[in-house]
Parts: sequence; structure tokens; C-alpha cells
Amino acid sequence: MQIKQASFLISVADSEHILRDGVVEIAIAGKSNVGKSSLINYICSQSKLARTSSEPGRTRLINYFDINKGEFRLVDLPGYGYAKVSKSEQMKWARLMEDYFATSEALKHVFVLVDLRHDVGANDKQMIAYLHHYGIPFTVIGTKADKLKRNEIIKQKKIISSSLAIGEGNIIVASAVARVGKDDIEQRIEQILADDEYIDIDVADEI
Ligand SMILES: Nc1nc2c(ncn2[C@@H]2O[C@H](COP(=O)(O)OP(=O)(O)O)[C@@H](O)[C@H]2O)c(=O)[nH]1
Ligand SMILES: [Mg+2]
Repeated sequence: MQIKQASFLISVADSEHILRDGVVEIAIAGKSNVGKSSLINYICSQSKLARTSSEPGRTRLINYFDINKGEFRLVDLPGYGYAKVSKSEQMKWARLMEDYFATSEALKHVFVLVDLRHDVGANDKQMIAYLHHYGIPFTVIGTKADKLKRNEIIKQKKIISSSLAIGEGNIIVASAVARVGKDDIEQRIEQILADDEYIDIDVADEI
């Protein structure tokens, strides 16, 4: 599967505007600043498709992107875990996410992005518990691989897979800066769209 065309569709701030037209979606979740928007730009081969920022936590929007003129949508979810966000903003984020996961019937898969340099946090575990709860399959993508040496990447993959109780084979290593991981991600998307995704998924029953 190749991403040949990508275009921005719409930003959504409220539950009532969540798209529910049956088009297949793959969503991208993760902490603020983990590299969600950069990864979208990298795999779509467009530098300014999704807005990236070195300042975390500013956008509370769901951003939808059309891929290959209606084949499916990539959905850039608002980031979590930014300390300076007010309680009321956090509540608004949680409400929007809950409504997105509960009502997006054509959501097939979530890419959960984690920074390869660090172990996962409570927020990441919560997100994955959430996906288990809704029965939504996911793949973890470790970002910013360019910041680590090869042996450090191997070590971090072990730490992250053990923290999340998932198989190491279920973590894709990526870097938007060094342009690494696109082939693996496209292969994964192909499996997701073909509904073959359960074959090598290795997720523990409980985390
Ligand atoms: N070194 C490195 N920096 C990255 C990479 N991906 C994103 N960044 C940087 O991380 C910051 C946050 O990126 P962004 O894509 O906006 O993160 P988001 O908040 O998850 O959408 C920006 O300063 C990016 O330049 C990567 O693969 N390697
Ligand atoms: Mg972003």
C-alpha cells in the first residue's frame, strides 16, 4: 500500500462535528510533542500537510486527512500529557476522545506514538487501556529514532514492549527526521485495510 495522495479535510473541536460517514479511519494518538504531525507529513511526503510545533499542548483539535482520494482517512488526534493544560481543558480533551472512540464506527486501527528515548508514561498506558476497552486494535510506533544509536533502540523497544505488555514485533521504529519507518507503516496500513491485522498482533489480555 502506498500513500500517493494526501490532503487536509477538516479540523474538529467538538463532538458534534466528528465525521461519521463510514469512511475507514486510522487514527494517530500520543503525547503532545511526540511527533504525530511530523510522522503524518513524512509518510504523506508533504512537509506542511499537518501543522507541527516545538511548543507542546496547544491544539485541542481532531485533524482529518484524506488519503488516496477517499481510500481512507488518517486522523491526527489531539495530544495528551501536557502538564500546563488546565483541568477544564483536560476534561474537554477526554470528552472529545471518548466521543471519537465510541462513535467512529469506521475506525479500524490506532497508531499509538511513543518517544523511543523514554519509557511509556501513565498517559500512554491509559490510552492503551482505553483502546482495549473499546476493542480497537493498535500498533505502537516509536518516534525520533534518529536520536538513538542502534543498540539503544533495541534496548528501548524491550523496555516499552514490557511496560505495555505487547510483543516487540508490534512496535514500529520510526523517524520523521531521518526518514525511517515509512515502509513498515505502509505495510501495516495495507494489513489493516485488508483486515489481516490480527495475524501477528501479540497483545496481552490485561495490562
Ligand atoms: N529528532 C526528531 N525530532 C522530531 C521527530 N518528529 C518530530 N520531531 C520534533 O518534535 C517536535 C514535535 O513534533 P510534532 O510533530 O509537532 O508533534 P505532535 O505534537 O505529536 O504533533 C517538533 O519540534 C518536531 O520537529 C523525529 O523523528 N526526530
Ligand atoms: Mg501535532
